[in-house]
Amino acid sequence: MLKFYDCLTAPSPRRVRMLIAEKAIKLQTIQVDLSKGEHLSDAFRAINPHQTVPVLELEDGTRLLDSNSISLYLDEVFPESNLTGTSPQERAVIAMWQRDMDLNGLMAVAECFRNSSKGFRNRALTGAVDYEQIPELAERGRRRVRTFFTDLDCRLADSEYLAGGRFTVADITAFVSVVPSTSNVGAMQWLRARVRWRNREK
Ligand SMILES: N[C@@H](CCC(=O)N[C@@H](CS)C(=O)NCC(=O)O)C(=O)O
Repeated sequence: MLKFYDCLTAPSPRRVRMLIAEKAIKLQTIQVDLSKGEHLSDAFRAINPHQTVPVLELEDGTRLLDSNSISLYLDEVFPESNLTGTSPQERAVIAMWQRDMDLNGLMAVAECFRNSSKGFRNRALTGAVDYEQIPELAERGRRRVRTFFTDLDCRLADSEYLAGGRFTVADITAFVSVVPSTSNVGAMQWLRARVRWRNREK
């Protein structure tokens, strides 16, 4: 059975959780409590040398260590409710939006949060090395997040979903970047949350 290493409070595994919920995939989930430092243990380092979640372990023991690669794999193996595109053009457009949401959404939020939150003192970056926080990066992150919200609002005013006419992995990445919560969320909940978020902005 597929094994999914998850953490209920973190945005990157949440991307995978949302995809799993959309596609109703059955797999084994193992919680890794980041707040207790379980990802920094020797046992978890043997699973993922980068010491991050999510991780997906396949039946032959291969481990996928990145949410994007996990999403591509699961979407291919469980094709029902496709989220990454079915034609060359659709796949390319979704990948473009996905990269945009990654770089300008999730990474901007992380830059701001990890460089300012007390809980991340000396943990400004993930991984084995402790990096100190840089207040200027927190400030730059804050500005980037504001730009991201403006750009996202603009796009969603023109288009029901980011990559066109249907819900995709790019919407999931946008969602985890703007909605800090821990539960599994499907498309309808994303829409409701989006409406709530847009109303708050007004
Ligand atoms: N490229 C990775 C990034 C994963 C990542 O940054 N995960 C965070 C949680 S959102 C983590 O494991 N953090 C561990 C830490 O803070 O040390 C992916 O998208 O899967």
